[in-house]
Amino acid sequence: MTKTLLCTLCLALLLVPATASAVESDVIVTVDSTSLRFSPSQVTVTEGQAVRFMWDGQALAHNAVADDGLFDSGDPERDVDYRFVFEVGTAGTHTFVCEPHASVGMTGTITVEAAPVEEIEEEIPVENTPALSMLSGLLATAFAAAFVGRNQEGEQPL
Ligand SMILES: [Cu+2]
Repeated sequence: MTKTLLCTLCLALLLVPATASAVESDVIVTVDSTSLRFSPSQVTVTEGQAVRFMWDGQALAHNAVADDGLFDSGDPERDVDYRFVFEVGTAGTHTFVCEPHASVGMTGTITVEAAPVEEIEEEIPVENTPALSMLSGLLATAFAAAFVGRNQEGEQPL
């Protein structure tokens, strides 16, 4: 049980950087070694992000067609590179199938999350700058005071 959890974690750690570096933020869906399953079969993206259905040299010809008609990679092929961008407004759950193999369970689900609302970006630098300059101002004052204090002490004749 623990082993399964650890493996899932390892996989997640391995997969996240791999997908991120593939082509910007594209999520890759391919066909697994059984030739009858999408891999991964469940993905989550954010509006604006793309899913790339990619496989080559497959023994069987596959396609990826959304049940709601949102996307369609075309006729089943052994080599496919089909990219679909989930534009704003496509948020929701989209199930898809490989038409020739849907009956044997070659299906998948893409969950599209709504794009985050643009946050207040202007306030961050405005608040940070005075705080930083105040801090460096205080530091400069403290150094100056220490320096002057030491000099005055040094000048005192004894
Ligand atoms: Cu298939």
